[in-house]
Amino acid sequence: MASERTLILVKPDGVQRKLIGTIVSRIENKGLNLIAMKMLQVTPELSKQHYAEHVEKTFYPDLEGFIVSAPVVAMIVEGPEAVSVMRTLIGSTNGREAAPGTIRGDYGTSRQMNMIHGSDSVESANREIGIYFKDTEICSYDLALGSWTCARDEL
Ligand code: D4T
Repeated sequence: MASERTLILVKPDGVQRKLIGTIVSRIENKGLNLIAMKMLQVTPELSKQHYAEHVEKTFYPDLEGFIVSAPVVAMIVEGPEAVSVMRTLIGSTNGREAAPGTIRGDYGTSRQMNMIHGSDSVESANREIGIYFKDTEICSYDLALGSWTCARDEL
């Protein structure tokens, strides 16, 4: 099992609704490691870079208006299969359809205002991490309790 990195954003609605702590807790409680974190204001240019695959879609102008409407919190989360583990923890795009127990399923009812972004593949994660973070902002470290969160052959 490979250790992976994934790019997570608490979106503007999550910041405005004071869900930053809740979302960080969900990630930490799951056992994944935060190795970088910052609050920033997404610009229209940054939005177009991040959502490059959606720029031509009809919903993109609304999506950009939303993502630049308040600060976001960007994080890099690391751990075994972190990309898919985080996608499962986050839940389906539309909060009305997301399963109870997932972050979107527990805290929202919107498709656009769905509180959190998580990369959808290792390739996307690498691209998105490069958009939001410099190498010098990433703090990889050994966890003192690391050997109590996963067996050696799972890391
Ligand atoms: P992100 O990328 O934000 O983690 O969301 P998903 O991976 O779950 O969903 P996505 O890429 O399909 O959509 C990106 C972003 O656009 C919003 N959206 C999506 C929207 O406002 N209207 C729409 O019709 C769709 C499909 C929600 C998430």
